[in-house]
Amino acid sequence: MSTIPPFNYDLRLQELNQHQQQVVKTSNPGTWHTSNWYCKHRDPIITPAHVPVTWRYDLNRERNPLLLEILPIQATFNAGAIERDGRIAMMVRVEGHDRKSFFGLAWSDSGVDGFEFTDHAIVMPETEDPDTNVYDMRMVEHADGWVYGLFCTERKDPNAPHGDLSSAVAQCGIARSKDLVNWERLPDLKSHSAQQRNVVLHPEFVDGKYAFYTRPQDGFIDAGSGGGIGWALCDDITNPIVGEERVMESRAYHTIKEVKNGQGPAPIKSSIGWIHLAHGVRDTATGLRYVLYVFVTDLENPDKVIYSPGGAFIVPEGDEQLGDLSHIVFSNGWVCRDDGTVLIYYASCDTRMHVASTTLDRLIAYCQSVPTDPLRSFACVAQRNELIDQNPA
Ligand code: M1P
Repeated sequence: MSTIPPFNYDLRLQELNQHQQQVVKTSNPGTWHTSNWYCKHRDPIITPAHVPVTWRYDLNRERNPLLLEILPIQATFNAGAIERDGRIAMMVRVEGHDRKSFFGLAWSDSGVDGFEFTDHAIVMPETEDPDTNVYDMRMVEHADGWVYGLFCTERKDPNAPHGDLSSAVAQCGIARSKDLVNWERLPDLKSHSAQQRNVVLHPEFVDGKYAFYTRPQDGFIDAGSGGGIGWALCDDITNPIVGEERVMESRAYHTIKEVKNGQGPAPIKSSIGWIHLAHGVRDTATGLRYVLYVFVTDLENPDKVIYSPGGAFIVPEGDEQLGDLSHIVFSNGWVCRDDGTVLIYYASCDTRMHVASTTLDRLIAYCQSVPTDPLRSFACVAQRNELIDQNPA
């Protein structure tokens, strides 16, 4: 007797649609984190199961009578985010089983659940030099009236030795839109650095120029001589050439950002300065570990760091620690709503999206009260004993 259960096309299709709708419609309560810095919400907010059935299955009964999934989704992660007309739009990095990423636009009213993709995947026009892979869009509503999407464009390294099919070149792709669906592609950013990733547009003009947070790097993976998050200006975003790139937020020995770091989303403007979310990477016995951290820069000089809370702000915990990769949290989207709620979107392990929510006041208190990393064990002990001495016994 066969151990394979009977297959019923109609029933299976109904189950597929029901499951997709169930993950979209499930409410997603938050629980205060032990740190009291934010609430983490229970469920991942975007997973491959959120992707519409029509994106994955050929629903023509004659062509696909066995209802095989012909274009599966491997991961949904590293999403840019923006608020429009009171709704949250997320530009998700959707990765197929073929390892190619593309952008999918999903909307939610609450910002913590109910994310639904639009009908089609986003068509990102190519330049004359076609991208092999595009990902990690930072969406920024710029003072010039456009919404910009800056993303990584990756191509095979033309100088790779014969037979090397892994070496790649990462650069910053730039596109702009009014409706988040139709994008005008601009030329890629040109800088003196060999490669770039995690480039983010500052939302305001600085000295009348467009300002970029950059991440100069020698190779595709290694930051190499790239010292950290850079800062560069350009006159004309339709001809985006930057000259001097000054490292404004350095990586540092024996910290959470020892190997590399990178700007997350565009910073949030607050009463104490521009609040930045970034990722820091260190090397461990089990591989690279990505965490998120926060710093603040001066309102008039967005490249001048004025608060540097030590350590990590968000680390991978529980189920967040495993996915396609492991021990990674990465953010390229957050939103500060009019009521002061801050929705922090982050991906775990290059696999799925999560959200943590907090308030701008709490974020400011965090930035002002968490001390800077003293960089040496002896100084850390002094810092901790001072805290203990101040506290009631
Ligand atoms: O795999 C972790 C992340 O690695 C890269 O980020 P970075 O250049 O800072 O190391 C990116 O490929 C990112 O998409 C990915 O999540």
